[in-house]
Amino acid sequence: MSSATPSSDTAAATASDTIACDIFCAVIDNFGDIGVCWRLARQLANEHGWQVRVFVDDLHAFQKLCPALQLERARQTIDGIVVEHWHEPVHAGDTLEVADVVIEAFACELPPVYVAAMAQRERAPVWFNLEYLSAEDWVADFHLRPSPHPRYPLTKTFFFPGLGPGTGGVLKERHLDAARDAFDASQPARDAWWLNTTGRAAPSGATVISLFAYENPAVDSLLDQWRDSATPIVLLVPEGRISGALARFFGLPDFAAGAHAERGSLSAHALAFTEQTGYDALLWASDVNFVRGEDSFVRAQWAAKPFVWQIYPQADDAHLPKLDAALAHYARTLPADARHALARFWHAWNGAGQPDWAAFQHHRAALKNRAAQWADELAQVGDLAGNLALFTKSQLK
Ligand code: TRH
Repeated sequence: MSSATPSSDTAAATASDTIACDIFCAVIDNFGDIGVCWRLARQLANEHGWQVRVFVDDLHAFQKLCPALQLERARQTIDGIVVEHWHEPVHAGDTLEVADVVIEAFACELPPVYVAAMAQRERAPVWFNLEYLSAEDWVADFHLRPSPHPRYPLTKTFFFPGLGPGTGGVLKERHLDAARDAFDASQPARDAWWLNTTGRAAPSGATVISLFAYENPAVDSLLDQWRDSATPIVLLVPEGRISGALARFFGLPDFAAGAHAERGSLSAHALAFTEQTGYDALLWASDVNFVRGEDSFVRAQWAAKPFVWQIYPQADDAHLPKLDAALAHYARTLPADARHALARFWHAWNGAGQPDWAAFQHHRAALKNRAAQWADELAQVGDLAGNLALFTKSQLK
């Protein structure tokens, strides 16, 4: 690691081969921005041995998925990663060190003082703008395109996550499949999970559904359908934006963590929001997963279970082509009737029409097969952190 303003500490570090990386994250809303950055930071540190520092402007959002974080601290180290509370736009760390690799997440603007220091650095850092995930075809054309800075001798590279070949891929930890397989293979692990998470034993003979969603007008009809289902449904709902709809459905004042309610065939548990590493087990424990945004959407794909995606809504329905682009990949090899049922359900869950649970259920076996096959296909694109580390190495040679 080297520095624009070398101190004895940084001079010592210069001798080391360890790659230093700064990730800048501005939280727009919810948890996806910091969710992706934190997952990437942990992977770069744990799997690639990088020395990572995360600048984040909203510690409250971060603390929800990383409870070890202390809100009042300007700088702290968690799991070997330095976390700086970033006060936009000028603050860039107590001592202005510039890393070997600088990741600007989702076009958040770097502090001008930091960019100036990047330009002063003896060797220009490898600078990425990490974009939002999109499954659209154009992404492969723009992935890794360089963009020279208008004033400084610096080049920013656009790094595009994606679901197809030629893109940056999506994040996947090396141990993830083994952890999922171990959970699936261990009845005691699953029993312990159910007891810890819901206070009850694992249900038998029920369809288990996890529901992580924004407010959604389609949920009322779906809850009615689940209540009237011929077979039992167990619903697991992390506390959040959809909780109000559950409370209304069950006639409760709220549906906060620990709540449990039943109507007809539907039995629902409200869950506490877990630490990020704990979220995967919820997906593994469920038969069908409702996910949203970006990071949970990716995790559902690695869980290899049928899932329904509520995409993050954008102005002028700009998100709808992205939804269809994801469907085009995910549903590609499904038989036509299952493909259409899935597309109709995803569209209904994103504002177009009413969801038809019976039709979705009817194709569950095909959807399950495809989910497993798709997880293998997606893995061929390579893991985002690995792809980013590989490109970095080629630049640092
Ligand atoms: O929270 P999200 O909706 O995030 C977003 C943001 O709105 C962001 O601004 C937008 O740009 C992006 O979506 C597309 O959904 P996401 O991306 O799934 O992030 C949720 C994170 O929370 C994810 O890392 C998983 C984690 N999580 C937990 O750690 N514990 C939990 O109990 C749950 C339910 C989720």
